[in-house]
Amino acid sequence: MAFSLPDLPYSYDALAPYMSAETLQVHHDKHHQTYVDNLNKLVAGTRYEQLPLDEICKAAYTDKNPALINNAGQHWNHSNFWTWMTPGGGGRKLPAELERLVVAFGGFDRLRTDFIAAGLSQFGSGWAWLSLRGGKLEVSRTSNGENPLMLGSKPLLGVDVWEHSYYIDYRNARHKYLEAWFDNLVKWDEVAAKL
Ligand code: MN3
Repeated sequence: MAFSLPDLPYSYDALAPYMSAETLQVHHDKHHQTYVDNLNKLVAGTRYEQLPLDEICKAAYTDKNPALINNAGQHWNHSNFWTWMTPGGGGRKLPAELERLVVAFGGFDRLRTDFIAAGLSQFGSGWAWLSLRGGKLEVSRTSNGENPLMLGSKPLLGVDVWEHSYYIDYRNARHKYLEAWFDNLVKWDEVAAKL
């Protein structure tokens, strides 16, 4: 079965002023659609075709298939990225199970600092992540379309630091985008639901 572009779980203007309708229209309708189209072409008639998306991501990485890593990865990453944001998101109130893990990690401020630093220090295109590895939280970054599934951990939250995710709204100020995103858009219930 071919993959398809998921609808956004909110209207295009729902995340303003932190992420504009123009950004969401280009990012979702154009960039994400292109990854879906490329992925469908790459898997057509191959052994990957019958696998769920998570398994394609892992197999692409094991098989060192760069085109599939990036396009399967980007379909997975963006499909989740839309659900990790919500109007009126952010804040420090976390679901209990997640709160316990954050305390063990070193607290909310440590998490915020490390997550934003991961996004800032990713040179060029990529993602910053919060994942679960061995029962503990882990902050990391990946290049291009790679994600923590490929590296053996369970992604709980990711932020897109490709320029197409922030250039319209923040120009080159990636740090402003990351701070605004973390403080105002993160849907912590969805992060906890990934545990
Ligand atoms: Mn993107």
